[in-house]
Amino acid sequence: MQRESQITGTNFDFVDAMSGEEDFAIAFTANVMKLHGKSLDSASNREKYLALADLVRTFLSKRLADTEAAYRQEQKKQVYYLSLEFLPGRLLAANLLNLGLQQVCEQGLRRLNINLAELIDQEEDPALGNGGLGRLAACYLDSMASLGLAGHGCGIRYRYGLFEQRVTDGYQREFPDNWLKEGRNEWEYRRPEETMNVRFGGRVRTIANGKLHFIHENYQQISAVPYDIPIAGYQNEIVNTLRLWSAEVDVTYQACTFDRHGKGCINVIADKHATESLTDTLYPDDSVYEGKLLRLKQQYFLVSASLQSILRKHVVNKADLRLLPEKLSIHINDTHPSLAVAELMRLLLDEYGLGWAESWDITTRTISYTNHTVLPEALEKWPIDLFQTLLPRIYMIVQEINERFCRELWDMYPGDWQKIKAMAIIADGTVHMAALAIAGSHRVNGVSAIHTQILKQKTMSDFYQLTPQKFLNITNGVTHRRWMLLANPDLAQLICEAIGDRWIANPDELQHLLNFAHDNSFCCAMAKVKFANKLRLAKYIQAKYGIAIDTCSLIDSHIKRIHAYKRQSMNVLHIMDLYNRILDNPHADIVPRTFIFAGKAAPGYYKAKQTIKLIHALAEKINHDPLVKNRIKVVFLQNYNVSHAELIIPGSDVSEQIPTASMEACGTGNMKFMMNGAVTIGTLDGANIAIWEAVGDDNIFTFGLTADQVLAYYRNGGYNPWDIYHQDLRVKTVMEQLVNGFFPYPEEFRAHYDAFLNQGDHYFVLKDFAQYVEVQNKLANEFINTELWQKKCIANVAHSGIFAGDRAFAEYALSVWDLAERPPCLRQH
Ligand code: 9GP
Repeated sequence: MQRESQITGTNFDFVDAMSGEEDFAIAFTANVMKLHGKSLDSASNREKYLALADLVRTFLSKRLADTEAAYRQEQKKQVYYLSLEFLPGRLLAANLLNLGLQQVCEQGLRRLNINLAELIDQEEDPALGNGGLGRLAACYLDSMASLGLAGHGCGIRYRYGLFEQRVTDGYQREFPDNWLKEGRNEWEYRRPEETMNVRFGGRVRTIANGKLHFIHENYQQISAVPYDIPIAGYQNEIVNTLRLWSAEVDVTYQACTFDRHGKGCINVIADKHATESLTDTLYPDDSVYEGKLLRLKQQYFLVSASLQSILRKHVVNKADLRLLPEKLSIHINDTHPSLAVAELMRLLLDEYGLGWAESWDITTRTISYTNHTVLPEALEKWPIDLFQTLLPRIYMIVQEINERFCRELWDMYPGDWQKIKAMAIIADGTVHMAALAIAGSHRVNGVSAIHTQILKQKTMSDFYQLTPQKFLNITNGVTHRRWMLLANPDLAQLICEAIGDRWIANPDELQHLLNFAHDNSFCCAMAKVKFANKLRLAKYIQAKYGIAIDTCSLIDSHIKRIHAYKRQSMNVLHIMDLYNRILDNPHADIVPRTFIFAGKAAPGYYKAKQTIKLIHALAEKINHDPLVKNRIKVVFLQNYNVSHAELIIPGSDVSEQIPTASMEACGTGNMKFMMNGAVTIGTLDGANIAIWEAVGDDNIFTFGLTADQVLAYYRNGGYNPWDIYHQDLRVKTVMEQLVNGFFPYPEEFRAHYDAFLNQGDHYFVLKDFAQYVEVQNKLANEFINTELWQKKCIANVAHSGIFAGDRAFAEYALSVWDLAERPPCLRQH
C-alpha cells in the first residue's frame, strides 16, 4: 500500500523511485484509473495509450523544469527556430527511447498483457507540415536536445493539420485532419499566463516629440496562447520545447449587447470563432485574396508572438537588449517567417525605445535564414496593399529598411537601376520576403552543396556578390535515432552486435560496417532484417488495401509530396513500359517488382492530383492482369505521414529520388532510405550528389541531365519533346497510351500528355526517360545478385553517418549561431 501511494502520488518521487517493470505496471494501472475512472480491464486501447503518455509526460515534466533552470543558471545561449511547419511524428515511442524507458515500459506492460506497439499505434501523427521542410525542423529539434543545445521550436498550433487524404476511385479527396479531436494534445502544456497579444490592421499615427513616436490605433488584437510540447534529448536528461501558438479569444469579460432578436451572446461567440480561425488550418489555399490574407496573418502571428515572448524573457532575466545577439539566435526556417526581421525592429524601436542603427545592428546579428527552395512559388511576395492594410506599422519599417538598403546599393552600384530593382525589398508593387530575410540576416544558408551553389550563382547571385560572407552551405541531416533505432530496431540491434553502440552517439562510426561487407553471416543477418521489414510492410498493405505483394520482389518506393518536379510521372511511364514489355512478350524476363507510391497533392494542384489518378489507373490494370503473373505490383498508400514513412522505408530495397536536376533543394527521404540500406536511383540533384560522393558509383544508380544542363536548356528556351517521341518507340507508345483508350477514360490524362508533348516537357521527363529505363534495368539485374546487392546495402548504411541531423546541427551551432559548447549533462550537477 505504501509502495502504491509512493508511485501514484502527485509528487515526482516515483520518477526517481521507479526501479523496474513492476513499478511501471503499478504506476500505469493507477494512471488509467486516475485519468479515466476505469479499471484496466474496461479501458480501451486509446485510453490506455493516453494514460501511458500521461505517465511518460511526468518524466518529461521534471526534466523540462530542470533543463530550463539549468539553462537560466548557466546563461546558455538560446536558439529559437521559427517555422510555419513542424512534422514531429508520433512522440510516445520517441520519448520512451530518449528517456531510456523503452524496455521497462515494454516489459511492465507485458506483465499486464498489453502490447506496447498497439498503444503506440493509438497516437495521432500530427500533420503540421507539408513535407520535408517540416520534418527537417522536427529532426533538428531532436538533435538540439540530444546535443544538449538550448534550442526551441516556435510554430503554430494548427487546429487542423494538413488535410487527411483519402482516395476514392483513384481521386484524392481531402478531409479535415482533426488531430485535436479530444480538444487537447496529450503531450502539450498550455501556458495561458504567457499569452501575447498580436495586432492587425488599424492605422499608425506619428507624434514628433523630440523623437518620433508611432501610435498604433484601431487595430484588431488577437491573443496568442502558447502550448509547449516537450522535446527530449537522447538519454541525456535534457528536455527542450516546441512552442506552438494558438489564436484564442477569452469572452469571459466581453459584454453581450443583445439585439432585438436576443442574439447578443451568440454574436460574441460567433466573433470568437471567426477570430480563432486564424490558426485553424495549415497553409490555406492562397490562390484567392482571403487565402493570401490568412497566410500572411499566420506568418505575422507566429513571428510577433514568438519574438515578443523571447524578448520579454530576455528582459525579465535582466539581460541587456544590446547583448541580444550574444544571448540568443533567431532562425528563420524558409522564407515564411521572414517578417521576424521587421518585427524585431519594431519591438526594439517602439517597445524598447532603441534607435534605428542600434536596432538594425542587433537584428541582423541575431537573425539567420535558411532557404529551402528556389521554386518561385515558395519565395513569397506580398502585394503592398494587402501587406500595408494588415500590418501598417510593419510596412513602415519594411519601407525604411528598403530605403536604407537601396541607398547602400546605389552607393555600390551607382546608376545600375536594373540591379537595384532586382534586389529591392519592395518592388513592382510587392514586398519580397526573401530579400527582407537576406538583408536582415547575418547568415544565409542553402541545404545542399548544389542548392547553395544555385543560390549563389543564380537565384540570389546579386545578394551573394554584395555580401559573400553571409552565404554558406549546410547540407540537411535527419535524426538517425528515429529513422534507425525506432523505425528499424532490428537493424539497429544488428549493427550494435557488429560494431558496438558508439555509432548511436557518433553516427560516423557506422563506417566500421564496411569491414563486414564480406562477412557472410553479417550479410545474411542483414538480409533477414530487410526481409522481416518487407514482410511487416506487406502485411500492412494486405490488411489495408487487400493487395498481396511478393516479399521477394524488389520493393521500389517513391514517397514524397506529389509534384511535377519530383517526377512521379516518370516512374509511372517506366512502369507502363515494363508492362508493355510483358504485353509484347508474356514470357519476358522481368525481375519481380513492387512499386510503392505515397504522397499528398496540394488540393488546388490539378496535375498532381491527376498523377495520383494515373498511378491508380495503372495499378488497376496491372495488379489484375493475369498476363503479368504478379511480376509487377503497384501500390499507393493513402494519407502519407511520418508513421507511414517509418513503415515503408525499412521495408524498401530501392529509393526513388528522381527530381528534375536543379529543383530539389536537398531531399531528406533519400537520407532516411540510405540509413536503412535501400539503394538510391536518382538524378544528380540535392543531397543525391552527396550520397553519390559518399557511396561511390557502385552503390547508387544515377542518371539524367545534370543541373547545369537543365539550366542551360532553360536559358535557351527548352527542347522539343516531339523529337524524342519520334525517335523512341517506347516513348511514343506510352504517350499514346495516355490518350488512346488504354486507360478507361481516354481524355483523363490529356493534361499529362499535353504537358509532356505540347507544352515543352518543362520537367524533362521524356528527355531523361531513356537513361532512366536503362538504369532501372541495370538495377534490377544487380538486385538478383543477392551477394552483390547486400554489399550495396551495407555500403549505404555505412556511409550514412554524415547525413545524421547531429552533424548538420553542429554545423549550424558553429557557423550560424556561434554557440560555444554543449552544456554539461544535467545529471552531473
Ligand atoms: O523541397 C525542399 C527539399 O528539397 C528539402 O529537403 C526540404 C528541407 O530542406 O525543404 C523543402 N522545401 C520546402 O518544402 C519548401 O521550401
